[in-house]
Amino acid sequence: MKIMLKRLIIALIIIITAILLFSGCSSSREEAAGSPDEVLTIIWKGGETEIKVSEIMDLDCLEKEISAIDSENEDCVRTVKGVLLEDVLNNYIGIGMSDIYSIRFTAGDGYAIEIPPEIVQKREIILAYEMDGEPLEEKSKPFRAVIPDERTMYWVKNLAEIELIEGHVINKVTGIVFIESLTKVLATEDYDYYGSIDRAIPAADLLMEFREEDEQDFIIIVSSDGLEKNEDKEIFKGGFLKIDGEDSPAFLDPEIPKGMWLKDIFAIFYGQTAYISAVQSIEMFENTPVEGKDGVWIKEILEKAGMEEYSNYLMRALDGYSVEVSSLDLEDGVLYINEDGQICTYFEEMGKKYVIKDLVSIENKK
Ligand SMILES: Nc1nc2c(c(=O)[nH]1)N[C@H]1C(S)=C(S)[C@@H](COP(=O)(O)O)O[C@H]1N2
Ligand SMILES: [Mo]
Repeated sequence: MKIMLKRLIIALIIIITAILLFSGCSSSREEAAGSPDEVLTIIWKGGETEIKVSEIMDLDCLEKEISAIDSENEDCVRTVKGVLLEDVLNNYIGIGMSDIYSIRFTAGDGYAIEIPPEIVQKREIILAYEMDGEPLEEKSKPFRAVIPDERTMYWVKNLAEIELIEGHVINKVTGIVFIESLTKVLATEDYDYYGSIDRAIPAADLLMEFREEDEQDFIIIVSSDGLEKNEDKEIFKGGFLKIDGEDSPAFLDPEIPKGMWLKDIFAIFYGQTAYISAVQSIEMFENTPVEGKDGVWIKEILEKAGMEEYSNYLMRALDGYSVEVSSLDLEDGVLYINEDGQICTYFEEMGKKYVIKDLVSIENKK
């Protein structure tokens, strides 16, 4: 009898160990799952598909150690358990990763970010329900999008919606507008930025939509450190552009998660226009001295803004003054900010008419 009991206990131990060992992904499924009816929405070609979170969790699971780049730009290692987005798309939408261009993840807390095409094509995208051996925190459930070797700003918690984007029409830039000059004539308001009272404009006031040939539903923001981000046009228009003080120009909105704010903006692209910061240009490009100030070559700004080469350009000042300059002459043009904070041009050996104060735009001269 005693021996039988012992055998039974041993058998039980073996069975329990086996369950623990081989159940793999399902062990944490119950804990990971939120409410049973919770759904994830996928948008593709205008159609919405709602998929039960519990069904997604029944797909093949994967568990692996991965590295990431955190918000301080440091490498870190995490273990994740979840399902591949690719499997979800295969099973429920009938498409593969190569059928899509980019992806916009939206969270239940309002955080949203577009994953650029280079990342979508190159990386695995995991819908994780467990990290570092623990189910996600309540506020991150049901899934956190995880993209190995990329910044954690792409790792969207509390995932609610996945919009699959087929492509973006990127317009040719035919003109640049200087943010610091344009915003001088726009109505500003006080903006409390971590205790400093700075000036901001409603971001919607920046976009000169009349200049555009086509409507576009997104804008592209490039920071001076090279970070490039697409943002939904309506989200952008609902926020503010802080134009002075620390980190300016900066896109902010107290009503959206801070992770969506952007500082040190070099350029905002909308349609055929690039809105450029002269202040950030001077930070970014090699300086050449003008009138005792740090200047930068205008040509370099135009190149970085992706402006086409034209035979002639029209430079305009805030007061309406304008002057035409050839592509060749533009090579000698320098931009700087004078004592009064005005954006000015200087063309060596080209006479007074090329000296512009409060330069606001440079366009192709048709
Ligand atoms: N739902 C949601 N996901 C989010 C954010 C957020 O505000 N909400 N912030 C993002 C940003 S900007 C960063 S840097 C990381 C922070 O991840 P951590 O909390 O694991 O450090 O989460 C990303 N995912
Ligand atoms: Mo972040």
